Amino acid sequence: MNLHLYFCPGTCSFVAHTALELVKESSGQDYQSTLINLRNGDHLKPEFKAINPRMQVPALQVNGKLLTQLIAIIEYIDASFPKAKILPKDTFEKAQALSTLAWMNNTVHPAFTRIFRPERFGGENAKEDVKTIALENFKSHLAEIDSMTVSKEYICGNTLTPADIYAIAFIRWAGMAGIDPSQFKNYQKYVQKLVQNPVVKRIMDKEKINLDTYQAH
Ligand SMILES: N[C@@H](CCC(=O)N[C@@H](CS)C(=O)NCC(=O)O)C(=O)O
Repeated sequence: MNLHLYFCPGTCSFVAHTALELVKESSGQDYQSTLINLRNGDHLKPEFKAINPRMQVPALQVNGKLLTQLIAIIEYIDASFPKAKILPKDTFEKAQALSTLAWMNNTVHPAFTRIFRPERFGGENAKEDVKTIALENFKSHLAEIDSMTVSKEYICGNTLTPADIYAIAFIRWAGMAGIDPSQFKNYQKYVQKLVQNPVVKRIMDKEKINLDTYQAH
């Protein structure tokens, strides 16, 4: 099978990237990866638009066919490579893991998008308001994730799932947005443990990212 991931370091594609690395580790199935630099606008160039007309990462090509949307990508990888144990096997636990992942993808992530790109959600006069409200929303989501990291080995129970990897991305984004991660004590401690995982570490090294993103604004 030919798998080709288009990713941008530290973005939500980090979750798909880590899942593919877990597949490689468990079954030897390799994948290609191409860095699309969102800061440089690589995603808006015709070459990438021809690959993913929505001009977003992650984009996964499976034998040349396009699959977008992180949740669909994760579900596909999990079903195709069960040995990688991307999602729990128990039907209800799997549904819960997908539920948490969906909440992250459709609620937490868009809150950050409004902080980072407020101009997409309001004109010149509304931009600051959009950002201020989104910051409060994002912080409340981080507090909820903080509570998910107490007294359990992983967010979804006793196995690592894509929700844990997304949680790493969010706390990095928080730091970039000027949110001091040390106010989320359990969460901060939790991600420090997660990044010791050799596969997570390998992808963080490959993407050249770390947890040290906080800059007071
Ligand atoms: N719901 C989408 C979200 C994808 C998304 O927002 N990707 C961001 C990076 S985290 C992106 O490509 N942004 C570029 C843009 O929207 O201009 C998914 O799950 O794939």
